Amino acid sequence: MLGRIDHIGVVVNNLDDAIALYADRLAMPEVHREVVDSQGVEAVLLDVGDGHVELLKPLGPDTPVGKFLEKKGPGLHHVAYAVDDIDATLDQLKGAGIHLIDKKTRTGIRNSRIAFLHPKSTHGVLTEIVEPAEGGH
Ligand code: CMX
Repeated sequence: MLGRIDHIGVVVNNLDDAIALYADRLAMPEVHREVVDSQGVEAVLLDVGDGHVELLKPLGPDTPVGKFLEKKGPGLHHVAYAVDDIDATLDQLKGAGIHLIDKKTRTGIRNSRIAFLHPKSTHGVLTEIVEPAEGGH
């Protein structure tokens, strides 16, 4: 049902400090940077193998990621799996009794289509499925 791991989302206090680690010291090329107003984050994508690390900085304290940072501090926020057809996968997940946060897709970075599964259904791990935009990966 799910393809490869597309990315892991990591919440950070400071993007430049995090880039200094992931891009400079761990040699992961930075490939994309985007403010996603609708989700209250600035995101930086770095390549690693077939997937990515997605650094997430909240746009403010009242955003979901801002509240996460306040409560838990920086760290692993979500795991995202690539899928070919997100509408079909959402139907399959519903059929399998998985509790979905998003019954309809939202727009993720690089114009991808994304949806989140409820961590109660996934042993506490916030899980995203992502259908990359045409030509994206
Ligand atoms: N880990 C574990 N549990 C989490 C969590 C996390 N990172 N984030 C949220 N939850 C839990 C909440 O505690 C809540 O639990 P309860 O229902 O038991 O109270 C539940 O998940 C739902 O969370 P919520 O914030 O109440 O629900 P919303 O529908 O308002 O928002 C979500 C859900 C996941 C979209 C939001 O919390 C969030 O993280 N938004 C940012 C998404 C993001 O990272 N976007 C980046 C770009 C996207 C991309 O392209 O990858």
